[in-house]
Amino acid sequence: MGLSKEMGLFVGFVCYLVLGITGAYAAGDLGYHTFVVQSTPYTRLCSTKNILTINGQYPGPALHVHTGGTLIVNVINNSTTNITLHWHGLKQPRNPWSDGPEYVTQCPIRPGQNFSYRLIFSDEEGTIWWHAHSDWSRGTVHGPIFVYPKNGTGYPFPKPAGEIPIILGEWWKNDVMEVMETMLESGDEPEISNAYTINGQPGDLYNCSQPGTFRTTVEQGKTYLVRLINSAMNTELFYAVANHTLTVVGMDGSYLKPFNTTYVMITPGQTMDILLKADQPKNFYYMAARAYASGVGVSFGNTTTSGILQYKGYENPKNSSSMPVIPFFPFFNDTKSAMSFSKKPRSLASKEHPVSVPQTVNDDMLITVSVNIAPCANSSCSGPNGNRLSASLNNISFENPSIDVLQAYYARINGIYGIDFPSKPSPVFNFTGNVSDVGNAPFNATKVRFLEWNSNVQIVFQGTSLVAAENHPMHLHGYSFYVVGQGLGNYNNETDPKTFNLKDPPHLNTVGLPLNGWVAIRFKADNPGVWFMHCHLERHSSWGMSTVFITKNGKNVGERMLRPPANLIQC
Ligand SMILES: *[C@@H]1O[C@H](CO)[C@@H](O)[C@H](O)[C@H]1NC(C)=O
Ligand SMILES: *[C@@H]1O[C@H](CO)[C@@H](O)[C@H](O)[C@H]1NC(C)=O
Ligand SMILES: *[C@@H]1O[C@H](CO)[C@@H](O)[C@H](O)[C@H]1NC(C)=O
Ligand SMILES: *[C@@H]1O[C@H](CO)[C@@H](O)[C@H](O)[C@H]1NC(C)=O
Ligand SMILES: *[C@@H]1O[C@H](CO)[C@@H](O)[C@H](O)[C@H]1NC(C)=O
Ligand SMILES: *[C@@H]1O[C@H](CO)[C@@H](O)[C@H](O)[C@H]1NC(C)=O
Ligand SMILES: *[C@@H]1O[C@H](CO)[C@@H](O)[C@H](O)[C@H]1NC(C)=O
Ligand SMILES: *[C@@H]1O[C@H](CO)[C@@H](O)[C@H](O)[C@H]1NC(C)=O
Ligand SMILES: *[C@@H]1O[C@H](CO)[C@@H](O)[C@H](O)[C@H]1NC(C)=O
Ligand SMILES: *[C@@H]1O[C@H](CO)[C@@H](O)[C@H](O)[C@H]1NC(C)=O
Ligand SMILES: *[C@@H]1O[C@H](CO)[C@@H](O)[C@H](O)[C@H]1NC(C)=O
Ligand SMILES: CC(=O)N[C@H]1CO[C@H](CO)[C@@H](O)[C@@H]1O
Ligand SMILES: [Cu+2]
Repeated sequence: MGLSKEMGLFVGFVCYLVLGITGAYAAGDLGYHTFVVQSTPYTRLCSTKNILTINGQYPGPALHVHTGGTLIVNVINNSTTNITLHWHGLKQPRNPWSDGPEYVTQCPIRPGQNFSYRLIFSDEEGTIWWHAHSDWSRGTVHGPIFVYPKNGTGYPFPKPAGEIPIILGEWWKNDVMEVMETMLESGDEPEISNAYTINGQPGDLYNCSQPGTFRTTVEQGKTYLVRLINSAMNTELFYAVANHTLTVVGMDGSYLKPFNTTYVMITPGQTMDILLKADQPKNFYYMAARAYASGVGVSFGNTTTSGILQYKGYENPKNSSSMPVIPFFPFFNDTKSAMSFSKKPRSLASKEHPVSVPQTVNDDMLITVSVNIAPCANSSCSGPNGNRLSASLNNISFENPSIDVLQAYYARINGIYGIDFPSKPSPVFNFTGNVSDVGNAPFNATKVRFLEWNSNVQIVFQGTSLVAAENHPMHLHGYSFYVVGQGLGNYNNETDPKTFNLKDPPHLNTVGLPLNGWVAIRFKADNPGVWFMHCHLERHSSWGMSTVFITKNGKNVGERMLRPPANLIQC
């Protein structure tokens, strides 16, 4: 009874919003949105190609909402590609139906179809984002979500004079879906991107890009809120603004104790809220981003994207010799600097923004995160020694099922997934030792792991040195988790827990697993549903570095998954 009431409310809400669209809400404001997926010509680096966009925009439209609000986004697929959208960092309490990853929580929206996503906000505040979650379409299909404090409450810092959304991205001259297909066919690393981008623009340091360089104007003495998103496909990035100190105040839609830094390291999937005080002489300054490339021998784009911060009242001289300086960056493989940044964030943990870190654990997992080598299916792979590259979690390489896991779970359809994703690695070896290959390819399988409702879960991700050790941005859907500890080498389950921060750890949805190291996360499994977990480096995810958690229902109605929406898509 309670459940059908839910449905009624949902349908009623949509109708109300559809009818009210011209009255209550201005375009781009709270409420109801239509996203048309289409193919749109864009020119970058002097070459034009059609890219997938939402409403013709790249980066895509911004969503604005207050903490605790609800949005409806109707996605109409007017392209020739299957697509789904994911609301990254949105917990979607009890509502995996609108989470988005294809073949995990839904079947793709095929050309000509549409699907209404219901975005339920709970405690997120700050910046999160949305992106496509089917094949590599997120390369161009992504945009920011600004979550403002609830009406009647404010920021835990002085109200900024303005906002500067900065979306870092990656651009290929070739079609990004073809880059993926070529990678999978060849079994090798993907072609590296031709440029990094700031708000869709490579910037002054690339040939044939200068006219479009992103520029923003600031007033001397004022403080701005930079909403930083790393939407890049395969690259962790350092970001900095020349001559300016960055004050990081939030990450992944949760506030932090403010800290100052001259650069940040942001992994794909992460977002940051940063205060930028315009406290320098009236001039113009570069902001820029370049790779943090941790993998030894893994090729990457060794270029720098830039945008311009211009002070009001300053006219830049016409002669090109007066270009501003590029900010200082750690060296591309400076893991020490990357880690020293990653260890700084601590939750604000104030009365208004409390934390609830599980102090005890009743579901404990150790999950190895590996790139692997597997036999070539067609005997002509260009991966290592004629093999193909693969990737795994606890030696299982995730395979997409034919029907999405959520639908199979809800309708009790057998044979779609296995329920025995392991809680411990097998084989056990010196994970970060001098081993390049344990000699066995991972198993292809669709295996899920059940979580008891309301259990306190701890996962220690253990990086391995197989094939090519690298920093892996591990992302969990349906939750934010507390990052209680991290370190280099093999996790020691006796000594390392003594170093855990159980008081004010950062509350993230994506965490960079240190190169040849480990990271420990904790969360309470209070969100029933089917939730994807994967490396946010797109090539690793495509190779199978993923798994699925199914959080069981609780006993009471408010502890169970919502019923499926009426417009559910069938595979
Ligand atoms: C879909 O695309 C076609 C052209 O391919 C266009 O005529 C039509 O207006 C588009 N529909 C929407 C809803 O944008
Ligand atoms: C969306 O799909 C439904 C069928 O699920 C269809 O009835 C409706 O006309 C579609 N709406 C648009 C705007 O394409
Ligand atoms: C916020 O609250 C004020 C009064 O408290 C009200 O006038 C205003 O309409 C509210 N805004 C929203 C978006 O609810
Ligand atoms: C920015 O810093 C550099 C050195 O760090 C300095 O040479 C330059 O003069 C500064 N620019 C301005 C406009 O203050
Ligand atoms: C950050 O630096 C500014 C000066 O640039 C200083 O006023 C502020 O107190 C510092 N904040 C922190 C948290 O260290
Ligand atoms: C990347 O470029 C820097 C100079 O900006 C250079 O020092 C470094 O060797 C390059 N690294 C690679 C792997 O190409
Ligand atoms: C970083 O790369 C340089 C070559 O560009 C190499 O000499 C150095 O050993 C690398 N450092 C680490 C920590 O891998
Ligand atoms: C495992 O999956 C990969 C990628 O989907 C495929 O190429 C390969 O043939 C599969 N291997 C087996 C043994 O099924
Ligand atoms: C694991 O490998 C590392 C690096 O080669 C080495 O220092 C360490 O002693 C090894 N640990 C064990 C238990 O063999
Ligand atoms: C701790 O790790 C050791 C080996 O590293 C293992 O034998 C033991 O089972 C682990 N203990 C727990 C409680 O996981
Ligand atoms: C699109 O999705 C449908 C439904 O799951 C599937 O049958 C079809 O193979 C997909 N098309 C492509 C090109 O992936
Ligand atoms: C390519 C394709 O199937 N396009 C269709 C997308 O949906 C619209 C209706 O919203 C159709 O008119 C297009 O033909
Ligand atoms: Cu990875």
